[in-house]
Amino acid sequence: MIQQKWWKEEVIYQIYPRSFKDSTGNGIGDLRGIISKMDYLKELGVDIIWMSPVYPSPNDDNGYDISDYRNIHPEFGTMADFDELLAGLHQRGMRLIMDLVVNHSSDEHEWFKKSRESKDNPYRDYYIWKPGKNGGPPNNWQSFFGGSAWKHDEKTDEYFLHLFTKKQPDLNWENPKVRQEVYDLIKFWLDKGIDGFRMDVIPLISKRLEFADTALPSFGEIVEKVYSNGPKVHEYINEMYETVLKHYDIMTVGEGPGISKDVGLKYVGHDRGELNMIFHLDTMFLGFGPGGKFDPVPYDWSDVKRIFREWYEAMGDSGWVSIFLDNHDFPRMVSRFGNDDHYRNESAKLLAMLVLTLRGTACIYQGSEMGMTNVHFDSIEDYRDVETLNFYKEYIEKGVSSEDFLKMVHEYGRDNVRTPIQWDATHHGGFTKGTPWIKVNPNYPAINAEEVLKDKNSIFYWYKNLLAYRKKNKTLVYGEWKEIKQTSENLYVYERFDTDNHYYIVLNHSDVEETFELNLDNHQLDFQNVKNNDLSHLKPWEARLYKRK
Ligand code: TEU
Repeated sequence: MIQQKWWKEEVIYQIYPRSFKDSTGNGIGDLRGIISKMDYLKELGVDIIWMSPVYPSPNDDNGYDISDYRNIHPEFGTMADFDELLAGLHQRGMRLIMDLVVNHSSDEHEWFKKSRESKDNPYRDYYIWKPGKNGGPPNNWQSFFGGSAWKHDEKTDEYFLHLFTKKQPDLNWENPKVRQEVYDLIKFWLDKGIDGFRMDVIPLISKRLEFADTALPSFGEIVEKVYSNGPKVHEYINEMYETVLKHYDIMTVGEGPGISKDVGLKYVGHDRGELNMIFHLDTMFLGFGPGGKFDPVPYDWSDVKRIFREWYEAMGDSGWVSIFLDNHDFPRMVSRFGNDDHYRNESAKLLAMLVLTLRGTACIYQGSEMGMTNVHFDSIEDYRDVETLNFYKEYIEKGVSSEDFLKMVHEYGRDNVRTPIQWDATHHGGFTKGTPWIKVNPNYPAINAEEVLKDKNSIFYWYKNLLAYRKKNKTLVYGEWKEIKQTSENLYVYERFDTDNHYYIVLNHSDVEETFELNLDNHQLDFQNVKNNDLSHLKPWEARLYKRK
């Protein structure tokens, strides 16, 4: 029997604060900017705000490199601003979850400054230090962001591990003092009243201590079999749960690079005492070739539909996932999975219906409600993401042209989803009165919140109406799911049902008109994203939701 929980019924909205709304004119989004938009979020009808990191950070990786876990970065505001935001969300019946980034810290954290001082410093074992081998790094592990995953430190003539940037040294979870520090900082934020955490790369915290070279041929396999799912990962997460998490009515979602459907239940089975749900990355990693995202391989909607089915079957009634098709690391879903040119409105609505009607906690990324798209900057100078910039250097050195590399950035780069939110058609899209830290997408005069708020047929109101409908139709949360095969590969048709209600969701994820096979007797059409009186045919990107009368 599936357990009923608030964090299964409510919908997450992810805010990337740096790009959400700037209140000071310094070109960087901030907490008071979010405070100014709480009524907008309430109007949309989302429930749980997931805020990407706002802690002090040198911003080597835009805040995912934390130098003080118990404070607010001055560029985002003050702790008083944070308290006002949290209270304001709670007053509006919304919740706030924070980003917990504890696989690594910043190299400017006090712990690391002490750790690198000497081999016998009490903080040395807060991080992972190894002597070199044959005049080089301890092994051949590569960073997610290019180059070796080890950096040599002259002072003690040893290497430290950093699976991400050189300024993000991995914490040593083997050390019980590190684990206790983490549990204490979790308690600090939970005692302030937040409603849970999104846990950054949590499956990476347990390292395979042989630190052996890997001969695995692909990025995806290395992530899954070398970096993730280490020997003590469940011991550590369970200890975190027993020590601190279980004492609060909160939600936890683990970001799961490397968590495959075969091990998913170990992290989120409701009797496991670990996490409530996962953001698995199987769909997001589609197209990543052996060399990762900038070594692309073909994929299509059949892969997307396969992954949704496989995870539904793997979770059964005892596990739970979040349903999402983009976030701050992956391209805008309307550009990647929809058609952001001729069918931007229709395909944005179709994707919204998909995210809101599959079984799982829906997660909406900021700007999706106005159909924001990927961005095409023509110069690398306009890009900010460390991952893009690192690989740009690497590829240019390998002889790849700037133009060819930028084509891949246009498709897969993380800055696609980090351009400022487009609030209106004024300068910089109303995001800032200053100069934005990254350019606003030039399409902001046509695509912005003001535009969608004045059009009752807009993407915004489609989300709003679907969110309200979902609240009143809990079968769309807890009901069973079953795909209904169609002749055309361009269709995604499935049913949601329980003993009381039955729904069909019919999606034409293509640029062509399609027919479908379905017995709609006794079903009423509750949602349709395009004007189409010929109900026997689906227009391009047409999405429908039927409910049994
Ligand atoms: O992302 C981890 C992760 O798997 C992604 O970095 C992904 O592999 C990569 O972006 C593909 O392009 C988390 C955070 O979401 C990300 O923003 C951070 O950069 C990273 O961890 C390090 O903290």
